[in-house]
Parts: sequence; C-alpha cells; structure tokens
Amino acid sequence: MKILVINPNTTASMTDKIRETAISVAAPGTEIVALNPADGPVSIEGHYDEAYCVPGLLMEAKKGAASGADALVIACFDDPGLEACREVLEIPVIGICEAAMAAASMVGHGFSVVTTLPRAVPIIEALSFKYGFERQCRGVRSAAIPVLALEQEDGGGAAKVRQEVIAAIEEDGAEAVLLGCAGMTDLADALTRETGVPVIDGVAAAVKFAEALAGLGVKTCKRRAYEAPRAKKYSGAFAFAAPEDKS
Ligand code: 5HY
Repeated sequence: MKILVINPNTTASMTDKIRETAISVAAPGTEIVALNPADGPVSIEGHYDEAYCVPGLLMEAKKGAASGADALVIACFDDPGLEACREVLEIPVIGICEAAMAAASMVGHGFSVVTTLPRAVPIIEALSFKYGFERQCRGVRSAAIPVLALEQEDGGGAAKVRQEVIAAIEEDGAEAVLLGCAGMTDLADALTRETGVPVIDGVAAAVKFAEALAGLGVKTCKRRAYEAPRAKKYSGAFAFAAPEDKS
C-alpha cells in the first residue's frame, strides 16, 4: 500500500524528519510518500497560517490520491484542512492530532499535550473537544518556542519540550504525553525511554492508523458530512480549484 504524508508547511527539513519517522514505523510493503507544498507558510503558528496552508495541502492531497495513495496523513498538529481533504478524497484522511489523542486514550487514564507557542494551546484544547477526548485531556502545555526552533540544532527547543513533558507527568498526572508539533517527531522515543511514560508522536500514530484503515479497505463515507463538494464556479485566482461535477 502507499501512504501519502503531507507536511502542510513549506520547511523541507521538517518534511525530512517526518519522512524518516513515517518510513521507520511503516510495515514492510507500505510505501511512504512524504512531501510539502511549494507554496504557503514556512511554519503554522495560529489560524492565519493555518488558513494559508490549506490550498497547497489540498492541491497535493488531490494529486497524491490521483497517483494511487491508499491513505493520507496530514502532518501538522492543528489537523488543518482535515474535513476539506475528507470531502475531496475517498481514501482515509488522518490528522496527527486526532491520531495521537486516540492512541493516548488507549494506553493511559489521562494525557497531556506539549506544543510550541502559547497560541497553539487553545487550538489544541478545542481539538480535544472536537474529537471527544476532553475528559482524558489533563492539559495542553506550551514549551514557549517557535515551531522552527525545533529545526535548529542548538535551538534549545528539544530541552524545553523535555522540561514540559516531565512537568506534565509530575504535575498533571499524565499517563501519556503527546508531542503537539510534527517538528517534535524525532523526540518521542528518547523521552519515552527516559520517563517510562508513553510519549506519543502523532506522525507515527497517524501512519499506523492509516495502514490499519487502508488495510481494512475502509474509505471515507461520502454521504452528508464528507460528501464531495457541489460543482460550482470559483472566481478569480481560485478558478482552478472549482469542484467539478463527478456524476
Ligand atoms: C505543526 N505547526 O505540527 C504545527 C504545530 C504548532 O508548522 N507544524 C507546524 O506548533 O502549531
């Protein structure tokens, strides 16, 4: 099977880290195609960045599905464009936040999340309610670092993430800790070993959920919530994206 993993920001070094994790956890026989759009924000920090990452994400998602992908992973912890991708695709679409929360809910009584900037905290809190995990979520913490600090060797980002992971376990009573940014994907294994608590990376979790759904032959239901967009004209610069009549 082939799984398409899209980093919706345009930072290639983060895409490389995401690709490395996805390949390392993929089952034999699973092909991983990991990429990022050419156009869009270099990092997604808040709602405005999130809005402008979605057009590029959708273009790559449609291309990937047309090239035979069996599932799509959106590798950004805001799960941007998740529902839009589910509308335009039939293959399963998994967001790394939803996947990480689902995995954490199966291995501990409560989980915390450690993300980057404070502005990401309410976004992730809202996702816990959206996905129905608010009862298990003990808290969302910020390491107070910009997303791209995780791309700098001496950025100090990893040390700040580690500090908050330990605090989540000791102060929140978290029995699992989610890494709330795809750029943290390379930190999970060492933090799990050090703390003895599952530190869950959404990229890895989403790839395995994608394999499971694709392996089951489960596709997105195209009635009601994720029905294909109705054919209509789009004006101006977005004319290319106008939904066509599929009937
Ligand atoms: C992410 N931003 O996973 C999110 C997380 C965040 O560019 N990739 C990003 O920190 O908001």
